[in-house]
Amino acid sequence: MSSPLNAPGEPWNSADTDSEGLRAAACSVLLGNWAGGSTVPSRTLYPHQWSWDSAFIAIGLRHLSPRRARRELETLFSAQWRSDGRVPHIVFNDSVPADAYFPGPDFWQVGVPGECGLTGTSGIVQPPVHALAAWEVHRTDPSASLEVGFLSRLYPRLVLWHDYLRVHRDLGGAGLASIVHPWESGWDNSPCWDGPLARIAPADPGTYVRRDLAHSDAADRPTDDDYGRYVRLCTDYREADYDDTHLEHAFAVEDPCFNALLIVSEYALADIADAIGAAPEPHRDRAQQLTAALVDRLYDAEAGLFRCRDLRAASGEELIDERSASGLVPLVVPGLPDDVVQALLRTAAGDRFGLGRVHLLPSYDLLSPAFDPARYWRGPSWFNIAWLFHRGLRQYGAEADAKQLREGLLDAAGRSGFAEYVDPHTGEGRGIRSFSWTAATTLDLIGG
Ligand code: 2M8
Repeated sequence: MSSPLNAPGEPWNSADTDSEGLRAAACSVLLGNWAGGSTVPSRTLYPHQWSWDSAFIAIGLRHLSPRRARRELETLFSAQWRSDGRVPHIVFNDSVPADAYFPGPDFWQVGVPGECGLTGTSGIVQPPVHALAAWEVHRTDPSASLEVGFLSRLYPRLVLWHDYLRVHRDLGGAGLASIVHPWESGWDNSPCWDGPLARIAPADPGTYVRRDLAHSDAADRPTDDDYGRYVRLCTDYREADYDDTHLEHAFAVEDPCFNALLIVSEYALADIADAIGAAPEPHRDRAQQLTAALVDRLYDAEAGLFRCRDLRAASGEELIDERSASGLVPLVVPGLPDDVVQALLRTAAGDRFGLGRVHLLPSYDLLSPAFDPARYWRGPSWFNIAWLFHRGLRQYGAEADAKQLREGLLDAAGRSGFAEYVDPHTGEGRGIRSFSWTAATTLDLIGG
């Protein structure tokens, strides 16, 4: 296959966004990042398997090879913890040198079942997009999927995964899942975490070596202090044997994007159950309960978006006073009250997020002093988030906005050489290039 990958900054003719060239370029990124049983987000910066990346990757990969897309998810679930059902945020590949990524397997000290041929995993999780991905992958080629028993093999594992979140992560006691580390949100460096993180003492910088700065500009990455706090939280969790029952997590937050994806995945579990002759109702009931809890606990009508709830605030618990696009992602949840939908659409189109007037959807409030167009998750636009918001826009009939966002995503992906993220004001690519979920969401929006 030819590879018409644009060099970063080289213009892509936006009239060509549906062209075979863009499709071929996206395929070539995914083929180049395929590591044998799964896809790395990036050959340089992220050389292992990441949990929510793999879900987005499978959604794109299904258009290229449904078989590989099934394999992507099955590889991830082969590393699911038998002890409690958690799906780890990284599955380490033993052919990658130990010092290629920090924190690596030696840091986490988690083994995996011997027969799956993987070296180890991390001990934290990422947003549960997997049931949605499994359902979308199945729908691409249902007969082959049924023939190889893809859904019947994955369904019980997906149920255990959601059970882990329900049983071990309902730290607020109201039904929502909590994250216990900023990395669990996927929005690692969001200004939403500045307050909760300020209470954490950074780990001694002499005890570890950052590897991320070898592959990217320090101005795009978290500061050393924040990195030290990430390491401290991981170390405390590891020292407690990753036991959520006995550890009083110093960082505990209910995040709207994480919970919105749990709800969408719970609906997908209902569809999967239906397809394999299991009972869908418990999943639909749970999705509806979670939706009610999401609106009740996290929706801020005055701000017109969802906020994160800090469970360890000085007052006991409180909504974090920051406006992040993670509070707009719940548009992807079916059955939201109409006033909430209208408010989310107004907020997205307003000056704080500028939908339609900036590139994709900025990850953070454009008007806040904390906004940074380059530093990751503090303002840049991300392709997976735009893909989710596009789905939400379509679901609620905002077709014109959806069309514009889709065209913007395809254009930015092609122009930037499938950058990790882009500056919302200029559209300039940031972070690394040939990034897998950028290629995967491109492929999905082209339509395969
Ligand atoms: C980034 O997170 C990792 C830690 O998990 C890192 O910074 O090293 C985030 O963008 C996260 O959302 C993403 O899943 C991961 C791999 O692409 O990179």
